[in-house]
Order: sequence, then structure tokens, then C-alpha cells
Amino acid sequence: MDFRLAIVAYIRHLEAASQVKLRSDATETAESTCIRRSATDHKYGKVGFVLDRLKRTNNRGRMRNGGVISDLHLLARRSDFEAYGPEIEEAAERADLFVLNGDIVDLRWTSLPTVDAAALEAAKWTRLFIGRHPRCEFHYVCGNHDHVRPLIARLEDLARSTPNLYFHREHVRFDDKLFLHGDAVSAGASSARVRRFRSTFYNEQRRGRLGNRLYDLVTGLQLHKIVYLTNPKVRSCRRMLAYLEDTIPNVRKTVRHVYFGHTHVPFSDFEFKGFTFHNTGSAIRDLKFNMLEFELEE
Ligand SMILES: [Mn+2]
Repeated sequence: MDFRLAIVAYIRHLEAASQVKLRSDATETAESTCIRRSATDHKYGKVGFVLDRLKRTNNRGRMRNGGVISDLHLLARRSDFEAYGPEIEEAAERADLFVLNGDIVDLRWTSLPTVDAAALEAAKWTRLFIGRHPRCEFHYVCGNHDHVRPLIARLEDLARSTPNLYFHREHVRFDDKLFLHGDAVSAGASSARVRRFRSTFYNEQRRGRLGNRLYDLVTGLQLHKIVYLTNPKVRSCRRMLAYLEDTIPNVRKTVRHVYFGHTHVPFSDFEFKGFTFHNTGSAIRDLKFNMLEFELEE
């Protein structure tokens, strides 16, 4: 009996010692906390949670800066991403937390020879971008165009090996701010419908020369701007709300702001049925890009 009590006491002693170790970690920089977190438990495990709390406590008195972009359609020939590169880099440098809110990559219209080659290139771009901002925490939220088998595999691998990168298949929430790509606007108001919609992208193959020429023609004639007519913001928000109410329990209690993209129609601070909706537009040529910044309470 005494022996068992001694073991219990010893275990408690070890636990207390590890608590002290965690607390002393908290005096280090946010960057080192971030690195240590991934080295121990992956992402949302208990240790990660505790360290997250410590990191926040460590920064008490300061708001966390956030940034969000979507629909860069990297690798697609119509992407005008490079025009926004400096603006995005500066925002990521300012941010404590940065959301890549889907359709960051577009393998369908890539000019690279295969989807696999394009997925490799996309993962490399992501790794280098994140590597330039080691103090920022990145959250990659999957969109329909990112939902391609080789790309998901590479991004999930990258998230496992990169301390400050998280990959989310559907959405992520910070405080009362919810981030999701927004393909529910096209797919319908349930997870099953979004999964079905995305499954058509999963085994994506790049489009051939003829398809690309047609797309060039559409862009050249500015016909792609028709999204401004076909995706009015009230209808997008109504559809988004129906999806949220179907898929996120207690959404009205936990969420106030909804950030999405997908429709390529940018807007900010649009009040609709008790929520504030924001859309980050698109970096496709001649459309409007709408990078947004926000603050999170400690
Ligand atoms: Mn999309």
C-alpha cells in the first residue's frame, strides 16, 4: 500500500515538474513556443493547447493581428497573383495569424505539364511563403480547387512537418470569427453536398490546350466578370447562412463574423441576419482582390 502511494506521489511530482517546465517556456518568444508545440504533440493535442494558452498569456495586453486572403488561383495562367505579392508579404509580416482561405492553388488551369508537378510546385510556394514569416501562424483552409488528391497529400505532409502551419479541410474558427472557403454557395447547404461538389475536383486533370484557349478567350473578353451578376452578395450570404446552420452546432452563439471567398465578389462588413459577412475576392486578372485584416482579443 505504501509502495503504491509512493508511486502516486512520484508521478504527481513529475507532473508538477513538467508544469514548471512549461511555465518557464512561456518566458521565451512566441516563435520558440510555436516550434516546441509541434515538436511535442501535434496541433490540437493537450500539450499544444496548454502552450497556446501560455503563448496568449505571454502576449497579454496586446491584440493579435490577423490577415486573410483567398482565391489566388496560383499556377493558373489567369492568376494576377504577382501584382499582389508585396501587399501579401507585408500583411503576413504584420500578422500573428494568417488564413489562406481556399483556392490558393488552381491545378485545373495550370501551365505545368501535370497535376502532380503543379502540386509539388504549389507545396513549394506554400513552404517558402510560410518560411519567410516564421513568427506568424498560418492556417490553410481547403477550397474546392485545392481539393485535389496530390495537393492535399502534400499540404497535409507540409503541415505535419511545419510548426507554424495548420491545414483544415472545412473551416477554422478563432473567437467569434469563422473562416471557410465558401464553396457551399455553389454546392448547397450541407456537408454532404460540399463533399460531393469537391469530389469532382479530387482526381483533377489539367485542362488541355483547347480548354485553356477558350478560357483565355473568356478572360480576354472580360466575360468572367459575369460573377458580379451571377453571385450577388445577398444570395451568397443567404446560402452561406443555410450551410452554417446545417453544419455548425450553435453557430449563432459562437460565430459573429464569417470570412469566405469562392464567389470572387469582394465585400466587407456586410450585416445579414445577425452575422457580419466578408468576402476576400479573387486575384484572377481583372477581378477584385480583397485581402482583409482583423484583430483577435487575447
Ligand atoms: Mn472556390
